[in-house]
Amino acid sequence: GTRAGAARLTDAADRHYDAIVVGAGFAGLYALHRLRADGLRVRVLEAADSVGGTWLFNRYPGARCDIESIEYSYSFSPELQQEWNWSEVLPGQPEIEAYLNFVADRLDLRRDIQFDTRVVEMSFDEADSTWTVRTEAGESFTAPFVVAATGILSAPLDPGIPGLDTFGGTVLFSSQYPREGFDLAGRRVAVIGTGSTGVQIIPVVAEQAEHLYVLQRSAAYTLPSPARPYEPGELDELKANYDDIRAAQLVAHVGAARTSAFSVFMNMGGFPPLKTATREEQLRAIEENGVRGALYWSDVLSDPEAGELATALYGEAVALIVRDPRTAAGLTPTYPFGCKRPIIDVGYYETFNRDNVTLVDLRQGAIEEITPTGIRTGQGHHEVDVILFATGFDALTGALTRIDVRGRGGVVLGDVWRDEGPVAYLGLGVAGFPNLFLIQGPGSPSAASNYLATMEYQIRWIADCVAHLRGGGHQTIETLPEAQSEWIDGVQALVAGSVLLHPKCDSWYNGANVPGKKRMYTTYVAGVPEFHKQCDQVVAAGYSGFKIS
Ligand code: N01
Repeated sequence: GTRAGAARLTDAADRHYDAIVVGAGFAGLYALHRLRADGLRVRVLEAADSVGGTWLFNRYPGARCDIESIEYSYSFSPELQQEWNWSEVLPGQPEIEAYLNFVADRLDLRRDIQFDTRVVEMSFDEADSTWTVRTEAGESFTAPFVVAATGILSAPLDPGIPGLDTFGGTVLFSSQYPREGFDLAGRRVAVIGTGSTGVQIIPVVAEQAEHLYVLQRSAAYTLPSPARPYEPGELDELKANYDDIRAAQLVAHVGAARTSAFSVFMNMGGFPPLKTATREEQLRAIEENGVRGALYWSDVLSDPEAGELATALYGEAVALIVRDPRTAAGLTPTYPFGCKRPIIDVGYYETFNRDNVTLVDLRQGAIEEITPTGIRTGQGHHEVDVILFATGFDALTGALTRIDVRGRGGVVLGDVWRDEGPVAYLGLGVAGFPNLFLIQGPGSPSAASNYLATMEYQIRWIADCVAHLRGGGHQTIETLPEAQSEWIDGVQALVAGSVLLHPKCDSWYNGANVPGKKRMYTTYVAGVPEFHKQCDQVVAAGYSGFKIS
């Protein structure tokens, strides 16, 4: 389904809407559907030429979700649930993109989406409580409400390596992978980055490229993925129990009750304390369970000394798979397990036993520059034809700080987040920015949850709030600064003293992956049911923490 979206408008009078939604990914599509159902005139502005957002852009080889398809999908419509057939337990990117196109057609969403339209500026006019949204092409739209469905992992990080523009070969980004793919056969390829993305790309690229250099700055902890096709009849059975599956999601801590990276991670603790285990018990654990055997001890996350033992044992488990001892040592992490998002992989460590794969452990000599023919590191020059960046994102805030968002008094959102760090109330609103709704903003469960479950809840919350304002003849809703600080302090208190704040742990969760970004952990980890409770209580108390006028 690639039917065209809404036509461009010429008449200024037609450019006023009840709500503007920025982005046509999972969140933007549901926001449009839900607000439209409430009778609002909605316009969605989308930079890409199609729906899908993050799941459209990240079409790199091997891209796959780490939450089960039947839970990583919309729950709001029994019809959609029954009509769509997932082929795999953990859906690949092409299947998710196809699903979102199906949804867009089935719900007739495209007529209200304007594609190829990048928003560059949004400003709030205090006199008439209206947002003006401007696009790269110079169009402008107005509406009292804006929903920023701009994604939390959608602003790719510029790796900032000198000499990139002198490179004579091909440069690819996992987050902007060519739609038609790219033939890597017969080419020498460098992959930079070994996060969730790199770990997925590397085994696939290794099978295609003549030679693969993996340039690794931090070694990953990665556990074998439970990815597999559904058995015949299995999906039908699940669909027959969909209500139960969705109900279980709502009470599950992370908003997903079935197979996911979280379950792989949460199944930890099945073994006794590592600190009291004998050497024989430790070795048996990794021989029988692979890398999991190094981690699934009850004290690994809570006791830093046990964490260090686990890291060493993990290295031994990797060395049982990877034949070259130097490569195995290079693949062993130097930071504690648990402080970054769990990664799951298909054949990652085995890939390093291939003759055409070389690990370049940047801890032994960093990248110095890119040359016309390759990459120079402290360890020498690597001649390559293709450089593929899997270097991550300016997460949570990057998509909105790249837009010139101006609230009350012309205050710029990017300045607020630069000075105060990523702050928001309930992940939904920012003080000084009336009638601007974030989805999965700072302080929400976002990536510590099934992203879709949290997103759907937030969109319902926002739609109900807008209906409340319109029904009551109100103009604005605005986060109170005290409520925002209190919420963010609470979010941070939840992780105080935990491995998530370990000084060796730089990641997008705490902003440390972006030079100059304030280091702050603002993902809500008290769980999805508790988050819903808190947000429901705010509504029950007449939108406490917000000012309505
Ligand atoms: O990004 P990342 P990602 N020179 O930031 C390295 C979701 N996701 O795209 O760790 C050299 O995790 C960087 O090194 P270091 C998921 O939530 C989900 O992989 O900073 N290296 C790191 O190795 C995930 O957490 C799925 O030292 C550089 C890597 O690049 C999130 O997206 C799949 C560098 C970036 O890792 C982000 O994952 C994919 C430089 N200049 C993504 N700059 C699934 O559902 C960065 N690096 C399975």
